[in-house]
Amino acid sequence: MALLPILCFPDPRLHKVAKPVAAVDDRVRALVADMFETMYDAKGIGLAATQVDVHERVVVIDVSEERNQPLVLINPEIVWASPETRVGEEGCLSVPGIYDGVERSLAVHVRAQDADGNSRVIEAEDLLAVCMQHEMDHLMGKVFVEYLSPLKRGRIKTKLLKQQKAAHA
Ligand code: GNR
Ligand code: NI
Repeated sequence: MALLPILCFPDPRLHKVAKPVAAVDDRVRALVADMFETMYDAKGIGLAATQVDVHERVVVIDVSEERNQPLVLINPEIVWASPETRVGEEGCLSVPGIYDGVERSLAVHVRAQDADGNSRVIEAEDLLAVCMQHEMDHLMGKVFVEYLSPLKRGRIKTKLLKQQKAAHA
């Protein structure tokens, strides 16, 4: 097990498109274990492989208060999204300290493989549905700040670049 470094916006590697996982084997299960360790340590509710510079379609999620309901999504695909949407406050481990509203479907049905390679459809609503959409955006190289205005995004970029330079000094 290992803690993995999390890429921070505006790192260009956050915009790479993840490739499907060909086989759910021990290599993938080790990645999943490291991603859970990294997500729980960072107090996040989800983590996409893209955020740890692995460009494969792997996501881990736990939206439970008790932090005891781990969910593994390998090769996830949204098979249905509710036409009804809601604007909710989002944050991202790759955009630390920034929170803003994003419009998402209220509910989604996601087909994905689990850590054993078994495929199933998960019906999600509310926070879990938001988190799944947020994580699947990461796999497509999309970060939530891209839904904000260019002005806001520019300000966020400047702020985070300053912080990153200060952290290196
Ligand atoms: O920890 C996280 N919280 C969160 C809150 C609202 C909407 C989405 C999220 S996901 C985020 C973790 C993360 O960055 N996953 O990619
Ligand atoms: Ni995120």
